[in-house]
Amino acid sequence: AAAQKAATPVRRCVMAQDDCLFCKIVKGEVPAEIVREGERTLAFRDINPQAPTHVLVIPREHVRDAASAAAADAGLVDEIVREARAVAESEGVAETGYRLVFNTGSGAGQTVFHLHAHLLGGRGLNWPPG
Ligand code: D5M
Repeated sequence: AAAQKAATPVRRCVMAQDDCLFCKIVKGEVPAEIVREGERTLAFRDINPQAPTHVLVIPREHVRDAASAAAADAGLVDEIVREARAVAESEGVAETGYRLVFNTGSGAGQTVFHLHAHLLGGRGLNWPPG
C-alpha cells in the first residue's frame, strides 16, 4: 500500500516577506542600529526617535501585528516584553520608567506591518498619548 502522506505541519510563523522593511532589517539587507539580539527577536533604534530612548523590539519572523501575534503565539509577545525590559535596563531607563506601545492597525498609527514594540523613555511621558 502506498505510504500515507504525512499531515502538513501547521506553520506557527509566517515566512519573511520580500517587501517587508523590518524583514529586510532582520536579513541585514537594510541597515539599522541594533542594540540587542535575542533568539527570536531583534531590537534597534527607531529612525525617527520620539524620545531620548526610542527602540523598536521586533520578532525575527514576520508577524503582522500584536493582535495576530497574541492569537497565534502568545509566547512571542512575552518574549518581546522581556527583551524590551532588558533594553530598558541597558539604556538606563528601567528605573525612571518607560513606555511600550504596539500600534495595531493603520487607524492607530501603524505604518510598518511587521510587529514591533516601541520602547520609549528618557523623558517625561504624558498621558493620554496623542
Ligand atoms: O512605527 C513604525 C516605526 O518604524 C516608526 O516610528 C519609524 C520606524 N522606522 C521606519 N523605517 C525605519 C528604519 N529603516 N529603521 C528604523 N526605524 C524605522 P508604527 O508603529 O508602524 O507607526
